[in-house]
Amino acid sequence: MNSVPPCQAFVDFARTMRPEIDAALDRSTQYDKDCPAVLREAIRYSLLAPGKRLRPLLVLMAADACGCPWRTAMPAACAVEMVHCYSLVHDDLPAMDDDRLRRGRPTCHVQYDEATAILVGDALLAQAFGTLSELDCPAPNIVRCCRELAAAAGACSLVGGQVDDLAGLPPGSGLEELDRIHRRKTGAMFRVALRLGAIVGDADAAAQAALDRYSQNLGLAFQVVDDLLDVGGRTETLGKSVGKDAAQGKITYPVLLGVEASQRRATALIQEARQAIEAFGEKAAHLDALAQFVIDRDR
Ligand code: GRG
Repeated sequence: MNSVPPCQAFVDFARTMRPEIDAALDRSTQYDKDCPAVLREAIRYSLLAPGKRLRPLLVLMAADACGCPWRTAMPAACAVEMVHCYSLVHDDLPAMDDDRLRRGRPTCHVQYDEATAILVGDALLAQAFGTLSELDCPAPNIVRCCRELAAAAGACSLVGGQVDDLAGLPPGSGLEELDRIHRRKTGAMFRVALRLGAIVGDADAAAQAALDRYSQNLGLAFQVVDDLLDVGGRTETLGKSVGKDAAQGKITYPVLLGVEASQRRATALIQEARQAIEAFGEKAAHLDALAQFVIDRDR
């Protein structure tokens, strides 16, 4: 018997929306002649590479769940993907994770050079805020979006989490300390994606709180699954190197909890995420299916 996987609604939504997101990213990286050709090429090489586009999809889904047309939320979706892409390009640098493969291609500094990769990240981070300013929303909402994205990308979130991750957990650290790193490093970008969608969609406080709870559980689950894929995934499917965490002696969820307990934790976090959005009913069907995708994914 052919059964439809629970994440199918997300897969279908992503199939329709990813070309729209990619077209918007493509339009936003044409640039005029003042942008050096090599920089334009390297930005587009990294940004338009075949990633999953989960964060921009989350922006569009959150806006949709709040009754806002996805087109209105597109600049916010692009801005979040730009920050995400900058963080990947910088994370791959020799001074950080020193990776040679990303999204199935040589990393930006391997394809170009280190200086270019640093500058690609710098340009994308700056452009994210310019793109947010293009939102067709009341000015106070645009200001809130800028503030939220700046906080999520900043010293107390993405960058702070990355600094602590690079330093490594001190001996005796446990789940609380590991969660604290990943709430900032991975979770903050998921959370801000949902928050921007909610702001653009003029969500009330209850809806925002529900989306926050959803995103916090989803973000951690995503990281637990990411760690599991580093143990049991395939480089060809993932488009990035596997086994790096163990090679670097990193403390990850499977190291701390074991593989089976990590799988159970990811499942529990996803259940909690799905419960958080029950009040939205059918309007959150795509968010619900995305949560299922995060746990089922092999890439
Ligand atoms: C350099 C400030 C700075 C931060 C880097 C993003 C990041 C922080 C590190 C990347 C390394 C990593 C494996 C992080 C954990 C989860 C994560 C962000 C994975 C990549 O996200 P996907 O799988 O990537 O959604 P795609 O390519 O599909 O967009």
